[in-house]
Amino acid sequence: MAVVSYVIAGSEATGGAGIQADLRTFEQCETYGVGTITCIVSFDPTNGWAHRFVPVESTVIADQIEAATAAHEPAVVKIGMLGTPATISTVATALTARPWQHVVVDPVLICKGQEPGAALDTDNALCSEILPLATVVTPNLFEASTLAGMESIDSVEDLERAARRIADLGPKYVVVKGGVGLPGDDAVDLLFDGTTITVLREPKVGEERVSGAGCTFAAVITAELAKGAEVVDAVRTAKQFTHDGILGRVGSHAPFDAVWNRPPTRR
Ligand code: PXL
Repeated sequence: MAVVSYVIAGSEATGGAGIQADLRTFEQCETYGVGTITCIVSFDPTNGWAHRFVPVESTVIADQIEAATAAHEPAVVKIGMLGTPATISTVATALTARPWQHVVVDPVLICKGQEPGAALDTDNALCSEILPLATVVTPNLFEASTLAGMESIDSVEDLERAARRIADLGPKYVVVKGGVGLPGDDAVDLLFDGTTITVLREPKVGEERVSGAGCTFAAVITAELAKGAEVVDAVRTAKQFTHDGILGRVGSHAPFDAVWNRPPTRR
């Protein structure tokens, strides 16, 4: 049987982030990707690529989860963008209905073009209903400071402080991603497993954030866990793969490049 990687996330219509990036990554990790769509984000090219967002109806989300889990019985799931309190409740209910070996949550609080704080009820629902179900959570700097209730995160010591606070919300493993926003020459990620801190570094690639990096990172963790890896090894693989994908990024008419790990040349 194929190893199945499963994701519940939003569609990002330019293809750079969201479920498009997840399914590409699952394939590149040599697993069989299965996806459930929670919402559709279509940036508006005639209006400065502004954010357009349409949630999928709760019953349709529940139906998709029912079909995917009945067909494949996945052991590991990645949760990406959920977008509304109603969607969060639907997904939380579906997650609790069956056992999971790992629930990997990329806590997408806002996506590009949305105002920070515009969706406080969604942030609160994510904290109270999804984070307690997560075994692994992968916040970026903004998400980590929001979840940890910290004004700013400016150092590796701050990454650790944030990770410890977020672990108190439920997830056993917390990976805080410093990215290009943390001062210094390296993109630093910090993994806290409840006991041990592991710091991973790669040199920053430019100073601009690349679309799909967070999605790709959590998708690799998901695929590697589905293949049986330990969390620390899955995170190391994700760090390397995402770094390579940022180096290999693809441009478009959209105002941001997107991560791409080119497929190996076929003979
Ligand atoms: O990169 C975060 C993200 C995740 N999921 C969807 C998105 C975005 C950002 O645009 O649109 C669907």
